[in-house]
Amino acid sequence: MELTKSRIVGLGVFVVALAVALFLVVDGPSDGRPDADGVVAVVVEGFVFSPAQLTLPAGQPVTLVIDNRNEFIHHLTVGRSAVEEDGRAVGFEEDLFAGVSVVADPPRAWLPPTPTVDTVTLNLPARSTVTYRFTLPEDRVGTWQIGCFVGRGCETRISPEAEVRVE
Ligand SMILES: [Cu+2]
Repeated sequence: MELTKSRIVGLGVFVVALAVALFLVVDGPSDGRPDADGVVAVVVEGFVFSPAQLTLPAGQPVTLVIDNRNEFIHHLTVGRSAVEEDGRAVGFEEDLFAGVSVVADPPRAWLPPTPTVDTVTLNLPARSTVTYRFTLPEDRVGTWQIGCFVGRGCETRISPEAEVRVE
Protein backbone atom coordinates (compact mmCIF):
# COMPACT_ATOMS: atom_id res chain seq x y z
CA MET A 1 0.00 0.00 0.00
CA GLU A 2 2.80 2.43 1.00
CA LEU A 3 4.78 1.37 -2.03
CA THR A 4 1.85 2.15 -4.33
CA LYS A 5 1.41 5.53 -2.72
CA SER A 6 5.05 6.51 -3.17
CA ARG A 7 4.91 5.29 -6.74
CA ILE A 8 1.95 7.55 -7.37
CA VAL A 9 3.78 10.48 -5.77
CA GLY A 10 6.88 9.64 -7.81
CA LEU A 11 4.83 9.55 -10.99
CA GLY A 12 3.27 12.89 -10.06
CA VAL A 13 6.68 14.47 -9.58
CA PHE A 14 7.82 13.04 -12.90
CA VAL A 15 4.76 14.40 -14.73
CA VAL A 16 5.25 17.87 -13.25
CA ALA A 17 8.95 17.85 -14.14
CA LEU A 18 8.08 16.78 -17.69
CA ALA A 19 5.48 19.56 -17.99
CA VAL A 20 8.02 22.13 -16.79
CA ALA A 21 10.63 20.83 -19.24
CA LEU A 22 8.12 20.97 -22.11
CA PHE A 23 7.08 24.48 -21.12
CA LEU A 24 10.71 25.63 -21.18
CA VAL A 25 11.29 24.05 -24.59
CA VAL A 26 8.04 25.14 -26.26
CA ASP A 27 7.33 28.47 -24.63
CA GLY A 28 10.65 29.93 -23.65
CA PRO A 29 12.22 31.65 -21.84
CA SER A 30 14.64 32.14 -24.67
CA ASP A 31 17.73 34.29 -24.57
CA GLY A 32 16.84 35.81 -27.92
CA ARG A 33 19.84 34.38 -29.74
CA PRO A 34 19.76 31.82 -32.54
CA ASP A 35 20.30 28.21 -31.49
CA ALA A 36 22.95 25.92 -33.01
CA ASP A 37 20.84 25.65 -36.19
CA GLY A 38 20.51 29.43 -36.49
CA VAL A 39 16.86 29.40 -35.40
CA VAL A 40 15.44 32.06 -33.10
CA ALA A 41 11.75 32.20 -32.14
CA VAL A 42 9.68 35.17 -31.02
CA VAL A 43 6.12 35.29 -29.70
CA VAL A 44 3.96 38.39 -30.23
CA GLU A 45 0.99 38.93 -27.92
CA GLY A 46 -0.68 42.29 -28.27
CA PHE A 47 2.34 44.40 -29.15
CA VAL A 48 4.59 42.66 -26.62
CA PHE A 49 7.50 40.61 -27.93
CA SER A 50 8.91 37.62 -26.06
CA PRO A 51 11.82 37.68 -25.85
CA ALA A 52 11.92 41.46 -26.16
CA GLN A 53 15.59 41.52 -27.12
CA LEU A 54 16.87 39.62 -30.11
CA THR A 55 20.56 39.32 -30.82
CA LEU A 56 21.35 38.28 -34.38
CA PRO A 57 24.74 37.67 -35.95
CA ALA A 58 25.76 39.55 -39.10
CA GLY A 59 27.15 37.41 -41.90
CA GLN A 60 25.49 34.17 -40.77
CA PRO A 61 22.22 32.58 -41.89
CA VAL A 62 19.37 33.13 -39.43
CA THR A 63 15.90 31.62 -39.33
CA LEU A 64 13.53 33.96 -37.54
CA VAL A 65 10.25 32.36 -36.44
CA ILE A 66 7.51 34.75 -35.36
CA ASP A 67 4.37 33.44 -33.69
CA ASN A 68 1.60 36.06 -33.84
CA ARG A 69 -0.86 34.95 -31.13
CA ASN A 70 -3.23 37.82 -31.77
CA GLU A 71 -6.62 37.76 -33.42
CA PHE A 72 -5.33 40.53 -35.67
CA ILE A 73 -2.65 41.04 -38.26
CA HIS A 74 0.61 42.86 -37.53
CA HIS A 75 2.65 44.73 -40.14
CA LEU A 76 6.08 45.02 -38.58
CA THR A 77 8.99 47.14 -39.68
CA VAL A 78 12.43 46.70 -38.14
CA GLY A 79 14.40 49.90 -38.43
CA ARG A 80 15.81 52.97 -36.74
CA SER A 81 15.63 56.75 -36.93
CA ALA A 82 11.88 57.20 -36.65
CA VAL A 83 10.13 59.41 -39.17
CA GLU A 84 7.50 61.57 -37.51
CA GLU A 85 4.47 63.32 -38.87
CA ASP A 86 2.38 65.52 -36.59
CA GLY A 87 4.33 64.24 -33.60
CA ARG A 88 3.75 60.57 -34.25
CA ALA A 89 6.04 57.95 -35.69
CA VAL A 90 4.99 56.82 -39.16
CA GLY A 91 8.05 54.87 -40.22
CA PHE A 92 11.80 54.46 -40.01
CA GLU A 93 14.44 56.19 -42.08
CA GLU A 94 16.69 53.15 -41.93
CA ASP A 95 15.39 49.67 -42.65
CA LEU A 96 17.17 46.62 -41.19
CA PHE A 97 16.06 44.51 -44.14
CA ALA A 98 16.75 47.00 -46.95
CA GLY A 99 18.24 45.05 -49.84
CA VAL A 100 18.42 41.81 -47.83
CA SER A 101 17.21 38.75 -49.67
CA VAL A 102 14.77 36.80 -47.55
CA VAL A 103 12.94 33.53 -47.94
CA ALA A 104 9.60 33.85 -46.18
CA ASP A 105 7.13 31.11 -45.35
CA PRO A 106 4.43 31.86 -46.33
CA PRO A 107 5.84 34.12 -49.07
CA ARG A 108 3.14 36.75 -48.48
CA ALA A 109 4.57 37.32 -44.99
CA TRP A 110 7.30 39.40 -46.66
CA LEU A 111 6.22 42.66 -48.30
CA PRO A 112 8.92 44.58 -50.18
CA PRO A 113 8.92 48.39 -50.17
CA THR A 114 6.19 50.07 -52.21
CA PRO A 115 5.84 53.59 -53.66
CA THR A 116 4.13 54.63 -50.40
CA VAL A 117 6.02 52.50 -47.84
CA ASP A 118 9.81 52.83 -47.95
CA THR A 119 10.60 49.85 -45.78
CA VAL A 120 10.15 46.11 -45.89
CA THR A 121 7.04 44.99 -44.01
CA LEU A 122 6.84 41.74 -42.06
CA ASN A 123 3.22 40.78 -42.61
CA LEU A 124 2.07 38.58 -39.69
CA PRO A 125 -1.38 37.09 -40.22
CA ALA A 126 -3.58 36.57 -37.16
CA ARG A 127 -3.03 33.40 -35.13
CA SER A 128 -0.19 32.11 -37.23
CA THR A 129 3.51 31.45 -37.31
CA VAL A 130 5.71 32.79 -40.06
CA THR A 131 9.34 32.04 -40.84
CA TYR A 132 12.06 34.21 -42.40
CA ARG A 133 15.45 33.00 -43.53
CA PHE A 134 18.13 35.60 -44.25
CA THR A 135 21.72 36.66 -43.70
CA LEU A 136 22.23 40.21 -42.46
CA PRO A 137 25.16 42.12 -43.97
CA GLU A 138 27.94 43.41 -41.71
CA ASP A 139 26.79 47.01 -42.24
CA ARG A 140 23.63 46.27 -40.20
CA VAL A 141 25.58 45.86 -36.95
CA GLY A 142 23.92 47.95 -34.24
CA THR A 143 20.59 48.29 -32.46
CA TRP A 144 17.23 48.37 -34.23
CA GLN A 145 13.65 48.96 -33.16
CA ILE A 146 10.37 47.30 -34.07
CA GLY A 147 7.40 49.34 -35.28
CA CYS A 148 3.96 48.67 -36.69
CA PHE A 149 2.95 51.50 -39.01
CA VAL A 150 0.65 50.06 -41.64
CA GLY A 151 -3.03 49.35 -41.25
CA ARG A 152 -5.30 49.42 -38.26
CA GLY A 153 -5.10 47.74 -34.89
CA CYS A 154 -1.73 49.01 -33.77
CA GLU A 155 -2.29 52.75 -33.77
CA THR A 156 1.02 53.37 -35.49
CA ARG A 157 3.72 52.86 -32.95
CA ILE A 158 7.15 51.65 -32.03
CA SER A 159 7.52 49.04 -29.33
CA PRO A 160 9.19 50.76 -26.37
CA GLU A 161 10.91 47.63 -25.12
CA ALA A 162 11.60 45.46 -28.15
CA GLU A 163 14.94 45.68 -29.88
CA VAL A 164 17.01 43.76 -32.36
CA ARG A 165 20.75 43.84 -31.85
CA VAL A 166 22.94 42.83 -34.72
CA GLU A 167 26.51 41.97 -33.82
CU1 LIG B 1 0.63 45.73 -35.44
